Amino acid sequence: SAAAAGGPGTNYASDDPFTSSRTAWWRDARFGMFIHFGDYSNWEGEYTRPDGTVCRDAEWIKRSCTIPMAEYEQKAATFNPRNFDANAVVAAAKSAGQKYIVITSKHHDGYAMWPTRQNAWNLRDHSSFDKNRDILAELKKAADAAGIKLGFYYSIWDWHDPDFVADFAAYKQRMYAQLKELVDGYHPALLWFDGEWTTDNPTNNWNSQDGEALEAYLRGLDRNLIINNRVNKRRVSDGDYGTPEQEIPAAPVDGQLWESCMTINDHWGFARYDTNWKSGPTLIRNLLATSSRSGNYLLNIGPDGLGRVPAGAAQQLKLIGDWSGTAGQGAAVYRAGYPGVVAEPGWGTVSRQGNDLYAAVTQWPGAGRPLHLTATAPFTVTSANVLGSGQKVTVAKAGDGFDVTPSGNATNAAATVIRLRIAPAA
Ligand code: JFZ
Repeated sequence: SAAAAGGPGTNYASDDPFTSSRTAWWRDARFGMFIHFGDYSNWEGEYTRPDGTVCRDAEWIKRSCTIPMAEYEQKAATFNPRNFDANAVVAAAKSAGQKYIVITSKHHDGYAMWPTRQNAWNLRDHSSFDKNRDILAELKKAADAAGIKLGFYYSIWDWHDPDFVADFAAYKQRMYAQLKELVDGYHPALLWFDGEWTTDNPTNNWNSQDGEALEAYLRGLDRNLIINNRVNKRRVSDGDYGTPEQEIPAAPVDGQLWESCMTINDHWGFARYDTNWKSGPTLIRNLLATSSRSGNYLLNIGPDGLGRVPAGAAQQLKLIGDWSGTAGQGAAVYRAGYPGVVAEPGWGTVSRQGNDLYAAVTQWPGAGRPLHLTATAPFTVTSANVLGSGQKVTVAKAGDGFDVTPSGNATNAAATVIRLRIAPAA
């Protein structure tokens, strides 16, 4: 049976996600693309009620705007994301320097974005889309070709399947079957669960036995899977990593790998009136803050009803990749983490790779003005240089640490990176 692989208390990963080769790609990656895309995208963020008033929301529109299920289903029947172009999506991720993609295979509304055999509430059987296309397969192929890992978001909570409330055991059986279809059919590198937190029906509350059994089942299907903590109760021990949402923790999280997911505008799913794109510099700084605290940044985009990546989102994504692809500045992000030997300064962030510290300066002090680093462990600095600049940088012991003084201008307005080669004290 599904749960036979382990009982409560089993260490399902059977290896330490902090050091396992299984999670190595994810720990190095630091930056991924989240994609919220479903039949809800077809509403484009707006529902006009029978009385003519307008209600706005994105992937939650069914619930927020209390759209009757029959009407919601009718709209899904018109869903035709004919312009979805997996190669364009992967190219956008690549342009940003994103190393993995996590796309909604099924959000809370229960609509499957692949031709599931468990019900007809899916993109092949309930849409106006080309019956020969399978966007998850297309994305898998494009991602593989580009060396980008693909993962699936899957909502445990389901608004469409009546058994979520009426017969939870029957619902769970279909859920297991859907997940088996996904794992066996598309070989995702990662599963990103959500909706375990619902109190939609208290008697059906997702409990820790449910979470442990599901995690064991999935690891039995593919031992290399990376699974987020929302598979269970989000304890430090659940899944492989924690999932702070719309915020970047102020420091590394004790005993837990983590990934901060964030919208690039103000919605997860597409909303045609939402053009509040976070700027390139803001996103670059968020990415630096994340890596300097040993986390990953999962930045979301919401394709429109036709499946197109919004141009405004693509523009900001490219600015991030342009920055990280210049003068080796990406070394401050990829494979980099918490420095351990210095406190986070007020003028930027500091990340570390081996014996290289990457001081990413967001407030450039000006030529001849020092940047102070407070040391939290003894070390010496053997060399310092500004990436992308030949300027001289002096480093002098000062007070509780070092003064690092550049002699010239910043090389980048968002973040200029100073590399400090260090020798930890013996
Ligand atoms: C969930 C979804 O409801 C939402 O649509 C989106 O997919 C997002 C990534 O995840 O939203 C949440 C989940 C958890 C919390 C808040 C919103 N939480 O723990 O505070």
